Amino acid sequence: MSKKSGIVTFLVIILIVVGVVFLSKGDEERNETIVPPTAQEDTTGVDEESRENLVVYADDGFSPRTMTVRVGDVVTFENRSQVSMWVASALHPTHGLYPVSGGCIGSAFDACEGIDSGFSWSFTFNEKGTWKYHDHLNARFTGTIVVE
Ligand SMILES: [Cu+2]
Repeated sequence: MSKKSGIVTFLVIILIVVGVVFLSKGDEERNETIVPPTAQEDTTGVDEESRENLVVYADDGFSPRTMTVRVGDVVTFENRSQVSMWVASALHPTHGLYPVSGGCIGSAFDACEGIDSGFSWSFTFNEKGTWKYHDHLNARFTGTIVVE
């Protein structure tokens, strides 16, 4: 009798030990699978953010004079001068260098109106190339956008 109860007690202890080992392993696996996906979501969110490309127009013209961007980037021209600015593709006055039609004179790369002091105008560059531009209201001020 005492031998049988000893075997039963031994089996119960083994079952408890095996059960505890299985439960703790399950917890570890759950923790491992939860952490990595949230870390991956964070990095893809950063990669998809669009870049800000700012050209400032002041009383001495555009700055930076030359800016390099990627295809599909938006460039914002901000007027911090005392007068209106009219950003437009070279060549003045026909504005036909940029190879996409539209706009109002010779290409889509054209603000088509004077942008008042304190305001800005943005254009999306979908064509690779070196695109010269100027202030149509004061054509001696020029700049270049290089699209790679
Ligand atoms: Cu012009």
